[in-house]
Parts: sequence; structure tokens; C-alpha cells
Amino acid sequence: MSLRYNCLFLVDSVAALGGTPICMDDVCIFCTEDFFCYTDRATKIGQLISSYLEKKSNLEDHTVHLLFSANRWEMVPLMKQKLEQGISLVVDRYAFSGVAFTSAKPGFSLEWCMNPDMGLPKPDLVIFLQLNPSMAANRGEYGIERYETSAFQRTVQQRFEELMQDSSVNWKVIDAARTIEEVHNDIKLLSEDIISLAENQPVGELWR
Ligand code: NYM
Repeated sequence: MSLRYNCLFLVDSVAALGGTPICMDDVCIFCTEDFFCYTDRATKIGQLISSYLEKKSNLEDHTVHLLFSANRWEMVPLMKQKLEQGISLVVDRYAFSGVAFTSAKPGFSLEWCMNPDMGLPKPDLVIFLQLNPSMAANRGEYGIERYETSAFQRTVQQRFEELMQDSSVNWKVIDAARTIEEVHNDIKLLSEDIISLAENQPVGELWR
């Protein structure tokens, strides 16, 4: 893979980030950097997923998992183009959410869930915003979409913890139960460090 002059890092969490009090607009310090959000509901694949999440349609569990992955792969050319231009990318959710959520369903192994995302651009840093499911339930608009039940989110949390055992990924856990300013500060410090470290390093491939 080619060299680049930037960094790819992402913020992942069990709970939706869109609600108060933590919102990506509040915690994201990189207004000049590019921001990708998965699920990207603007594409045709994203619209199929969105309709499923909003319970307007049903999809078979393997099928929806592959659609989530396809929704990431369809953006890879654009992500790579930007990375090669020296732009750091901030990503809200990525393959880790894909694996954690599907493997929380009965009959899905972590390994099966990881396969379709193998080879995606590898993040230099993964920030996990830790929030317990009962606090998450108090966040804005929680409970409307599919997966937004405390029992399911607890299993998702366990799957994230299993994924965090993988030392080949640069995981950092941030306590998201604190104020926006505190969370913002932690993310800022971690991000500044990784941006200088990742400079001139080749983009890695996830789970390879
Ligand atoms: N989700 C998200 C998945 O199940 N698989 C994935 O690959 C991704 C990216 O979609 N409950 C789930 C997690 C969320 C839901 O995401 C919508 P958000 O960020 O809450 O809008």
C-alpha cells in the first residue's frame, strides 16, 4: 500500500453517539479533517440498512451483516483517495461495530463476522466510548431503532470487550459518562499523539 501523511482513527461505542450529551460534533476537534459515518445511510446500500434499522423492512441476519460491510467497502476508494492526499479521517463506527452487533445475535461467531471486513483500511487508533447500557438508555432517541434494548446492548458490550483483546489494534477506552469537555480533552490528546506517530506510515489492512 502507498505511503500517506495522515492518520485514520475512529470512535466506536455501544450506544448511539447522535444523542445528547455526547455528539460527534461536540467531541470532534478536527473540523478541518474528513468525517465518515457508518452506517452511511445516503448510499443505496445504506438506505436498505436504514429501512431495516428503522424496522420498516426485514432482512435475514447474514444478509444485513454483509450489507453493513458492503457499505464500508463502497467508501474505501474515497477513504484511500483522501488518505493519500494527506487528510486524516475521523470515522464514527466501523468494522468493530459491525462485528460486535452481529455477533451479539445467536449463532454468529466473531470470526465469521470479521471475514467480510478483512482488508479494510486499518485505523491507527480506535477510541471506544465506554458507557453502560442503562446510561445509554437515557440518551436522546434511544430505543426507537432495532438493537436499542438494554439486554442486546449488554451482549454487544461483551463482544466489544472480546474484540479489545486483540493487541494488533490500537484500542483506547474513554469513559463517556463524564462531561463533554472531559471526553473532548481525552480524544484531543489521543488524536494529536497518533496523528504525529502515523505520519509517513503505510496504511495497514484490518485483521490481516
Ligand atoms: N450497526 C452499525 C451494525 O449493526 N453494524 C454495523 O456495521 C454498523 C456500522 O447500526 N445500533 C448498528 C449499530 C447501531 C445501528 O448506528 C445504527 P448508529 O451509529 O447508532 O446510527
